[in-house]
Amino acid sequence: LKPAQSANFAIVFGVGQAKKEGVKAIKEIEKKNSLKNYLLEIKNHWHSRLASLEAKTPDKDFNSMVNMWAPYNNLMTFYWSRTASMIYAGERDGLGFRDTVQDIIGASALVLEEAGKRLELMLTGQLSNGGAIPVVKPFSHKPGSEKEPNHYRSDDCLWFFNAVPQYVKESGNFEFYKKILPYADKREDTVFKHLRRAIEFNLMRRGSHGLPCGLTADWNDCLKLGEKGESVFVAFQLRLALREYIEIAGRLFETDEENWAKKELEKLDDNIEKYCWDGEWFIRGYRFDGFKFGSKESAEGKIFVNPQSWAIISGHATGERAEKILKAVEKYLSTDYGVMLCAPPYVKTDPQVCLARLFNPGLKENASIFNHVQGWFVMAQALNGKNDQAWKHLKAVLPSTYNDKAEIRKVEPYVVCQSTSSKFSKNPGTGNLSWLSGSAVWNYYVMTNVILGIKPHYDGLEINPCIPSSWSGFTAKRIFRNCEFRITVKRSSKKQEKILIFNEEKIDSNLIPASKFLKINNITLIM
Ligand code: IFM
Repeated sequence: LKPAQSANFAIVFGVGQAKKEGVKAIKEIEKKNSLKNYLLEIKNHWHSRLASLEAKTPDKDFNSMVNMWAPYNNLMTFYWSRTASMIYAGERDGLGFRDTVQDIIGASALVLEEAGKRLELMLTGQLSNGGAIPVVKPFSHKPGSEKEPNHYRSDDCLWFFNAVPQYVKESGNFEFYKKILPYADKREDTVFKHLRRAIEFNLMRRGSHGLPCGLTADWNDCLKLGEKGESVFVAFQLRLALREYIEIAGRLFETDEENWAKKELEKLDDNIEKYCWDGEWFIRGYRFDGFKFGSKESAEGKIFVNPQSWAIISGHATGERAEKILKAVEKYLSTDYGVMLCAPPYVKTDPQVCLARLFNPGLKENASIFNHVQGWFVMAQALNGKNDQAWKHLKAVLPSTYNDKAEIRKVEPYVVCQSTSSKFSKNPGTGNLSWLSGSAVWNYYVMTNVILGIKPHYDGLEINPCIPSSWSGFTAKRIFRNCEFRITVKRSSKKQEKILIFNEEKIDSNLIPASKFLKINNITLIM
């Protein structure tokens, strides 16, 4: 440039070959009237994807996360899955089953149609025996003729019980349960039957305590439970699955199915009660040789957070029992940077028993603050009515909390990471592996569905906030089933029952029925 001269130019990024796709893209851009318009189009494209919710709360960090960074992080994770990573290399040429199914939970509110397509793809990654092929390769996937894998993970298809209801509730399309989709290997069935097969898969693979077997892995890729070992985490997942199934069967008038699931749930509860309670908390699992993970008898990995959170999420632990396990987590696992996955770390245990031993103490599955699971603990606190605790634990892991602690955090303060090094490491507070992580979806889910409590329901929209006592309320705008909801939540100075006013009508529950939806709706909740 000459002195005082200015010029506009654009740098075009894209995927493809510069000479082919690159040249084509530049020609297309040149056709547009101006670069300014083109940029505006791109901005609108992104804004439209972030438009489903906008909240104004007294916490400005929360606002910037919930309105922009958290949904953006969810979209990146959803689009790229874990196929592109700056950290991982090797066989990452497909969609890892469990994480991809979980991604759909966050994507449903943001890009409903795309979430539905991905969900269908993943349902066709389920085999006719109810298990899953571990990696679905979207470009070469051939439902109906995929081979059975030589090993299974025990949790894979149970994530459908979080993702499918969330998608159906967001879309309002209950008929989805009747949609016929092929299995990966052979045959086809309705989505409802796919769910039945998922439950059967775990029921048919139970160990000597009547609990679901751990198989190759059970969410935690490092616990070597073995084919015959049993997973307490999966037992709670299965409990939640049965509960969801009971509800769906009831709505489909499938009474025999409903009764079958109720009986299975009772039997499972008995086994959980008999074999999983350790006096102060739930154990993590039984290895095939009887060794207990997460028990007061274990020298390392005495307590794990997941079975405690899921005991509450699945509805098994309530009242005093729930209080007790929440207290145990607070006492043994809670830190300023979040809740540790387990403690104490593995330093002596044979890696054949727990592979996490290969990580330094306080890292990843070896007693770090594994961010994927933080949302579950926040949910457990909220379900037990502990709003302030739920908020404390969410704040501890919100990336924005680290805006002014860059020298400790060392990763972007607007994006979640897989784990945060814990007090057992040399760098407590440091984030590891940012962007593409299962943490993104649960982090967003608890902010929107739990703390703000704006929750899709089969029959409408539920408003059930779980805000901290320091908030006087909040306002939000939510686009749901093509209608707009302008929500005001106010805390009353008087101790009173909640009052919900919907379009000037007092509603006697937290649920606003879909039959009453207008194009634009006003909701006021006084609590
Ligand atoms: O659950 C897994 C996930 O699928 C991949 N990253 C590690 C998690 C815990 O082991």
